[in-house]
Amino acid sequence: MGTKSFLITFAGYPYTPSSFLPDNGMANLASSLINNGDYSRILDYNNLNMTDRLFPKRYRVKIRPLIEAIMEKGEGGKKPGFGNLFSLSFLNHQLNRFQHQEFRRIAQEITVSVRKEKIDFVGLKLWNGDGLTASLTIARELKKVMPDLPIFAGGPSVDIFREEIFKITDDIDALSYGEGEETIVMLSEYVQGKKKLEEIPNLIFKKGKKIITTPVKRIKDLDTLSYPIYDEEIYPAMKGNQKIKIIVLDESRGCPNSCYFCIQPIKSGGLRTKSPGRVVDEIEMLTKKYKINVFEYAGSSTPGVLLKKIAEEILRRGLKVEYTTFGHIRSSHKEDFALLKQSGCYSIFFGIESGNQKILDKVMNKGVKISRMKDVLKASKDAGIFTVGSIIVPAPFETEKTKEETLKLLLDVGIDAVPVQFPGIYPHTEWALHPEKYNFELNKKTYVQKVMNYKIKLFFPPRFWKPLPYKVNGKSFRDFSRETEDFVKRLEHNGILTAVSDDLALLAKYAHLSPREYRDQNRLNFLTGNLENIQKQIEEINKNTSFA
Ligand code: B12
Repeated sequence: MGTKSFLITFAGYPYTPSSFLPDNGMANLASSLINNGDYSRILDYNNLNMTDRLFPKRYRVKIRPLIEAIMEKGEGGKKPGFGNLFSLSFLNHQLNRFQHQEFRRIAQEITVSVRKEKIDFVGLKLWNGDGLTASLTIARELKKVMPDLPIFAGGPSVDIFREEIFKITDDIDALSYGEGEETIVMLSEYVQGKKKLEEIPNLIFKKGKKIITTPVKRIKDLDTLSYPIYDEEIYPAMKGNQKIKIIVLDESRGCPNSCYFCIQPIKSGGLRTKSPGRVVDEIEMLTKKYKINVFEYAGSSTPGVLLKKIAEEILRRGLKVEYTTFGHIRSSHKEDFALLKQSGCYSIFFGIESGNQKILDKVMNKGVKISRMKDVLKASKDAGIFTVGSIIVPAPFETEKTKEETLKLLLDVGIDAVPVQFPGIYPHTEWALHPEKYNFELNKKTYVQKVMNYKIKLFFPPRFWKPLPYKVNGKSFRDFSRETEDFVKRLEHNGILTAVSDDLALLAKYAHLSPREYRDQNRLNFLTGNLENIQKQIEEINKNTSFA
């Protein structure tokens, strides 16, 4: 007899439609356990019901007219009224309090199920912001009544913040960094008394006051992984329209580059890819078993050659699928985009970062020439692929001239959409290690905790958020985030669509809306907790991405 476990993912109030996509990481972990003879069930709280539960009607009716009034005024060029902003701020505070109470109620419900079903251990996925708070609330409530229940946690916040997490919780027995498929099986053995924590790689745990980190072990051959499981009995949120029926396909992990701002190589290690045959076997399995033929590739640096070979294999097998992916400028070949399009590639996300060569070289370490960037982006567009390029504004050493160059690049290429980010400083990146070289000012000792616990203020633009604890080009958060906002306005003024990512564009297609309409409707839907509209859109998408 193996173990019985719950795998829980809860990212807080779902503020973007992408929260509703099934979680491939959890589906993989469940698969590892089940293939090992254990029982496991995925409790995915990033579902439609949560929109209602975390933003109930009594708040919706009050907040909606305020947001609409503020947005209307904003669009007319007038400043939103102080009265409305004040009321919204008050309601925001109340809603936050309510949500935190609700996290506790959810945690108590989980406690009841864990007891009733005699669960041997719980695995939590840790997201950031409220996702971290909500999951740690679950851990706390569980430990309160079952102090001996082993609780493990992994996921993005563990990869990024590591042992810092133990400064805010004592309720986790071990944190699992890196990939979890092998670790979770060993943790199940630990629970059965067959293994010690010290013998398991990829762990961070406390022994008395000491924090122990076991060595990292990356999965070398991704083809050895078992197929993810989305069966409704194992993954109940897959029933009906609680989730969007698009599957995240785990085709590659890690990244071979070392861009100075990016956490990926640190978080996910060096590049590893599944073989094209295995990827397409997985596509066929998922299509046949779950009747879903739309995918989002998970890799954050999918190499051009892999994209090409998967496309060839999809075409060779005559599969009818559609997908979106990250692309990488240096590893892309102009002549491949037509083939990608033919195989079902709907949209691609490229990291552009800046249109200034010196910033790309010295500040970002992108290792790419602007001329090549232009060629690749144009080729992707010419092939009819919805081409997204993200930028960071203000970059370190940004000037009016460099911003002008970025704008010119985007206009020359005729890019389809541009997500604009202000610079984020992740621990262990080059930017974090040598902030002064990149015109940042930050307190290395305190900023990690501040960033880890950072919560966005959903109803307000960034300049109203709690200031992030660093300066960029001598500017405080309020000023540099305003610079980001101003550049967004400038792009929009020049006819460039902002705040649309590759996956949002794909969702828009299946919702039968233009990317702009989908973005605008969703902004309002999620800000006002418009359950009816969110539900209608999920139903529409699912009608079109899945078949009986
Ligand atoms: C694909 C993707 C998604 C997919 C799939 C989610 C997923 N699998 O994590 C979808 C579309 C659902 C998604 C949604 C969101 N995402 Co996302 N996403 C990614 C992306 C590009 C790849 C993730 C991935 O598939 N990795 C491979 C899989 C196998 O790994 P994994 O899911 O993390 O799980 C493994 C390990 O973490 C570990 N593990 C996880 N949990 C546990 C628990 C235990 C007990 C153990 C032992 C191990 C373990 O084992 C798993 C198997 O190896 C990453 C960037 C990146 N390249 O990492 C961002 C990323 C994870 N997303 C991010 C964010 C912020 C979001 C959103 C909030 C939306 C947004 N963009 O603002 C939502 C929120 C999620 C939600 N469900 O509500 C952030 C997370 C930051 C943070 N600290 O939380 C990242 C890092 C991007 C970034 N901004 O840097 N995302």
